[in-house]
Amino acid sequence: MIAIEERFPAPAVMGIVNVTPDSFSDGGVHLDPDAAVATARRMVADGAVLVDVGGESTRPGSDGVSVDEELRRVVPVLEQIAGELPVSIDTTKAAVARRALELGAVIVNDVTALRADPELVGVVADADAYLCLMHMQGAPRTMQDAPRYADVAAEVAAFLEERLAFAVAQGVPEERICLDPGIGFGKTAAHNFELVRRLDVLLALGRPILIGFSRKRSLGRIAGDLEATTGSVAASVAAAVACYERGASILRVHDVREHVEALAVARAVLVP
Ligand code: HH2
Repeated sequence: MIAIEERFPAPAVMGIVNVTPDSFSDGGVHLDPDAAVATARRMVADGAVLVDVGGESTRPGSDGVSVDEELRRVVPVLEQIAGELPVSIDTTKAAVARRALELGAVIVNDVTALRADPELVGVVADADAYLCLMHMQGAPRTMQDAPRYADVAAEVAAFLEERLAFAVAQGVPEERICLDPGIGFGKTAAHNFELVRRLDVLLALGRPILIGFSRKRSLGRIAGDLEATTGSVAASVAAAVACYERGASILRVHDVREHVEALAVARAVLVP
């Protein structure tokens, strides 16, 4: 299987399809499988090279859902699109990943970086799937209470380096893995922006970087609304372009067409 950076060359846009009632910016919009399928197809038509399907919200303050509930949400969607479109499954659970991969998903996106379910790494290795390992400080219920770092870029890099070594030792080839700083997962707005500014520290790990800044609250707060729980499309696009300029490869976004257009322009400027 080809390396993840060859399969999804930068700047690659990953469209987000949350099949949840409670996601922070699009909760409830895609709970109906037909609506989720239509959105996924539109995202690919608009230029997304991946659609990230998730059945569990990880927004700040959220509780988890059971395996059965998560399967009930995502399977009807995956049955329709996973053989047809390039699908990423956003899950922390081995049983959900296994079913998604059987149905044709190509990437497992685990926001716990293989810490939640000891069986998940084996599922990824056995299926020859791609893998995204994300950094999170704490757990969604409490992660935004008081995030603290001595050096956020160095600590996130050390964590991702350790999780990368773990995944490789457990049989997932390094060239199938990408890394994600986990914007908003146990981080203040200042931490999030510093991570992008110092993305070279993460790039030194030698793996492609995926970033999901889309609509996150730091964007609304930097734009002046101190109580914001989301950011605008324009703010999201600016963040994605800045991430790409600093070296990120895959941008995880809600508003695909706007990001594809902006990133095409950024690429034309950056790449002769
Ligand atoms: N962010 C969210 C969920 N999954 N996966 C990766 N790799 N990186 C991210 O930054 C990331 C992620 C949260 O955003 P969203 O899916 O829009 O909301 P919710 O978790 O509330 O469903």
